[in-house]
Amino acid sequence: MLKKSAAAVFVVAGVSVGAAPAYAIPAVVALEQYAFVIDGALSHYTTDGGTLGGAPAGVDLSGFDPGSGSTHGTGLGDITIAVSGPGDHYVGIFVDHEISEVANTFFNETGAKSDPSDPASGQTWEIDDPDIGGSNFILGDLLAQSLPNTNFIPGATTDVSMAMAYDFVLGADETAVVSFTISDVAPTSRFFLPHFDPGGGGPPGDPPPEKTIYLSGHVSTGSIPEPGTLAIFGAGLLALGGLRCARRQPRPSCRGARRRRGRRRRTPLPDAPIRRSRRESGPAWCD
Ligand SMILES: [Ca+2]
Ligand SMILES: [Ca+2]
Ligand SMILES: [Ca+2]
Repeated sequence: MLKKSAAAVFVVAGVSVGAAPAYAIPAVVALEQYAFVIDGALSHYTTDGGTLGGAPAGVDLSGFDPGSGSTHGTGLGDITIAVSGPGDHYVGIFVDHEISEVANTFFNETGAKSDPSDPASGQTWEIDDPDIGGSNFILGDLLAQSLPNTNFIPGATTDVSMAMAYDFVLGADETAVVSFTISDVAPTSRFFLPHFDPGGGGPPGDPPPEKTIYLSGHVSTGSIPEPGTLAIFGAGLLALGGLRCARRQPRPSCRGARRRRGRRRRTPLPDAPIRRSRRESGPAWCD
């Protein structure tokens, strides 16, 4: 990140020439740091540490742009976290984005809570500056599993960071997928936290436009079928398949399917993979 004093001088210089809002330069969203707290375990990734792109077990970042090493990503996209095991679980994230930092600094931004919506049951959140006298209190609150549903910087223009978490209980046969989305499109049906940059600054005549990103989340739980249940279900399918094959007349239709399958290549061509259509593979109940 830029030093606050140097960047502030740059902004003042941009304003002093009376730059018109031409918006030739797009707003730039960059992820400075992020962290997970999953059942008490903290995993923190930063540009300073050159650890962007990392994630603990169970976290899927394939739909997210975290950056790599010390190179910023946008920090936009979907993060999914899978957890299982009976008992209480706590899954949360911390994100520190900087918007149009080069043009107008990382500390001209504001955070808010979506209004009038409230967090879902078990959902908590916090907004704060991540560097207050060298301390990252918001990350500390996340690690303590005690996000207070508070914006500690209401109306202030500063370095904005956000945290959101879910506290929930799973049964012995349940699993959960916790999803967090950070987008520049406002959610329409969920509680969310907006992070706003007013734009401005930059080269004379080319200020970036205002930009808002939104953090939202969702948790879904499901049951894991027990092995005994799967065995019963599988036996039922086999019995049903046998009954349907016995009723099917004439039986040569099944033999015809076997003949068709006998002519099928066993190894796909390297440059022409064979697509197995339902017709080609024959009725499944004939196996
Ligand atoms: Ca920051
Ligand atoms: Ca900014
Ligand atoms: Ca920030």
